[in-house]
Amino acid sequence: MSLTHDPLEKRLSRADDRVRLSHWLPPQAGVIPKIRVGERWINALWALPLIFVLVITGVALCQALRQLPQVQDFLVRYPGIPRSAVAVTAGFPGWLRLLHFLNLFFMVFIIRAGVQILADHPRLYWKRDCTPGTEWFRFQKAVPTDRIWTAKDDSVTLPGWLGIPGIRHSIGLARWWHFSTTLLWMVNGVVYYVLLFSTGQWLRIVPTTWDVFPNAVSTAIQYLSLTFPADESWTRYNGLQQLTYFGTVFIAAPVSIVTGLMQSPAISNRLGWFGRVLNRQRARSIHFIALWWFLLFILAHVTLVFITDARVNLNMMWAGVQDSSWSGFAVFLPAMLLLATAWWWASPWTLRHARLVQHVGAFLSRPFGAATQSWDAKSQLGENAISPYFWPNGTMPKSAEFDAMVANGFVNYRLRIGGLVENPIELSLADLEAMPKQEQITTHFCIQGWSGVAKWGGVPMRDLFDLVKPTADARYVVFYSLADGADGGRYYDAHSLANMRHELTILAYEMNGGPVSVLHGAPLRLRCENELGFKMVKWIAAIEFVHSYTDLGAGEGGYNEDHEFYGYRVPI
Ligand SMILES: Nc1nc2c(c(=O)[nH]1)N[C@H]1C(S)=C(S)[C@@H](COP(=O)(O)O)O[C@H]1N2
Ligand SMILES: [Mo]
Repeated sequence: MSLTHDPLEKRLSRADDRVRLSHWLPPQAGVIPKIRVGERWINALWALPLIFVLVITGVALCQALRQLPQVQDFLVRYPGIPRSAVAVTAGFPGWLRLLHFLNLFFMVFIIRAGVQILADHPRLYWKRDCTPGTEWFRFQKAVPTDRIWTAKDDSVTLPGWLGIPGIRHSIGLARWWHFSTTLLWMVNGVVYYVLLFSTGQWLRIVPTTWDVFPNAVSTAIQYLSLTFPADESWTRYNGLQQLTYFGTVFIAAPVSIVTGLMQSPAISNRLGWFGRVLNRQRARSIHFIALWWFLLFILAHVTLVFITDARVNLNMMWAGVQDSSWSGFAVFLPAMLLLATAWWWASPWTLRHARLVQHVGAFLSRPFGAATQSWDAKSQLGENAISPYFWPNGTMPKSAEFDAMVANGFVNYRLRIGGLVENPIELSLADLEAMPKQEQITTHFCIQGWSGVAKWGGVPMRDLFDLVKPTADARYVVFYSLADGADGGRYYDAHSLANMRHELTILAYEMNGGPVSVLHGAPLRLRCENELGFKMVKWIAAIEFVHSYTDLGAGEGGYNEDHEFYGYRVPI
């Protein structure tokens, strides 16, 4: 289709298909993680000596306890294995061993990519508004108050062996890793659940009698006093094993999935009271605590595997035999080699093949995207929910033309609307203000992890549809900005027609009752409440209705999609 685009189309830039570090945000180190207790920030590394002291004291205490006749009686009454733990004579069948390995394999990448996502906004809060100083955890300095400090300025670099891909503000790529491996992990988990319950293996990890608790206390005393309980792992688990495995499989895993999904604007805004109670920051904080459950579980699990007869344990879970041969090691070592190779390869490969990671990730994440796109997000909040602080983000307009517009109060600003429409028009700010105004109090979800609530006022997009009358060919609405993006070339983004007709899609010229500030997008910025923040173009210059966006910029549907490998529409 030959069509003359808006003049700003010439200002869009192509983008590299790989990450060029010279075009990327320069590295910035974070600080050692800190936890806030009241007004004080405590270095999280204190946890290490604390855990050491706790373990040493625990060992001494449990050894002393075992001298007491009452405790000895208790250990005889509750030797460790709950009454309900029926022996599973099949041992560890092949499917279980394979799923165990796949679970470990996917978890490694889920965790690494998850930490990378966290590093894009290295602070955790309980309240939805993300006001600096109210976070309870951070690995970044306090927010500077003497200059504009955007959420992008706040992101920190990770070592490439830890995060995927490690470099600063690589959340676009990290999300593909996180979502794709999570999907595979969830499929693995569903297969595991089904086989668990259809083969009787569930009897290992689901306690059905209350004596699991005293038996768990008993086994904890035995492990801690370093006189280990009799091990019957081939057929059944003791109380402590049952409780920790049950907690990991049936509590920590579902909690991680739910708190992951609740960070999505489309899902959170759709779920009404649930989205308000489990707001994005609570979900993000609990998601992080669940991570720590998994990390501590892995640490304790692996330690116990290796100190309670490694050879026998590895034989059971890696070779499916109950003997003291070396067959377990023969499977375990190549499996670890495979994992180590993938670990080593993931970050450098991702930087080299960023576009491929984006496309494969988008393909694998389709189930999430499809689920969220049809969600009609209508959640609005009350005045009292408005955030005292709203993080600014993005690359500010830097042109004499824009400065002149600001200086004269945008009187000569004109919004162009054209493309596949019957009536192309140009509107001044006064024209827009003369149209019916819609106000809405909504939550902003930045892809980086922060959120904020504001009252927005402006013109509903559907009213502009009535004015310009899109043709039958129009499928997307492209917003061009007055500002360039971080890597040069004009900032733009494309939206589906349906989403632009949504009742909560407006062109906002007001924020919290006053004119929207330059920092937040004056004279006009988009609000589209079931999308992530980056899709809401600020400083809008022109709107164009198109049939396809593949001939614009690098063809991915927007500036961040082109340059930072974000998803065109994955509002999770
Ligand atoms: N023109 C332009 N619009 C933009 C951006 C940008 O860099 N340039 N950043 C986006 C991102 S990532 C977010 S989170 C929101 C931030 O809006 P705020 O500054 O009002 O918080 O604007 C979006 N719109
Ligand atoms: Mo953002």
